[in-house]
Amino acid sequence: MSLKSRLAAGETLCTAWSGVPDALTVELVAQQGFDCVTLDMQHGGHHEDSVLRGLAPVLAAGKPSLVRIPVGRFDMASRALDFGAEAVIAPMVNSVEDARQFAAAMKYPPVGARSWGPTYAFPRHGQGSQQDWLRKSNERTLAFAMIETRAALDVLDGILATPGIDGIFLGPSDFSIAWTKGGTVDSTHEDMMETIADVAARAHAAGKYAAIFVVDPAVAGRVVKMGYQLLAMGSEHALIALGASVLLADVKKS
Ligand code: 3PY
Ligand code: MG
Repeated sequence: MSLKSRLAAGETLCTAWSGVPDALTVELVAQQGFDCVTLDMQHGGHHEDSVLRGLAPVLAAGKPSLVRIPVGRFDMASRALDFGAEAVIAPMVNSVEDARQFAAAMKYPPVGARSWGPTYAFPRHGQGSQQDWLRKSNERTLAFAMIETRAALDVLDGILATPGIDGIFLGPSDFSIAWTKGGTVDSTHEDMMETIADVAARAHAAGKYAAIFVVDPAVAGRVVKMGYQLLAMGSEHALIALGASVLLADVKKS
């Protein structure tokens, strides 16, 4: 089932977050219990070649794949889709114009201006005719605009109303820096939680999906109750650190 149909059915999904630009590592991450896998080109090490190669093991694991592009690199959104990603996350979408440019790269006309050429995506997903692909792509692929600054919050309704934007993705670390005017980075900063809940409520009211990065798994239940349906977590760094600490604690206990 596609990411879109699972979200539309009301499921809550957890995506792994890969930053190691290596298809064998992505393969291992994709084999864990996550519902889908995100390859991160913004702060993670992924680049065009590692995304092209790294999407193959995610598809082989039968899971949807997402790509976070670098700031303002909307051209990479089209490429990620052409490589076979189902969704793209654009960081720091701070204006309606950013949202419009992102949507233009994500959607074929008449919604956007995406250029034809799903060179890898079409055979990798391998269904139907080219006409089908053209007809269904705009519906099937998801554009998530990251909300992580005060500027974004100020124009949230405009971003949500932009045709071709399917959802928002809240970046709580950057959001906390913005919220405290550079005072702290704290993804669970209590003062901003009501606003984070309001962002999800406004996304739902506009008929859009709400996604969020979860640094601290203890807040997962709380953000799900707010209406966040796609939760990102589990970078290789976090998974290795957690696995090592659990393993060593067990060894020391024995
Ligand atoms: C943030 O919390 O700022 C993010 O971008 C999450 O990846
Ligand atoms: Mg961020």
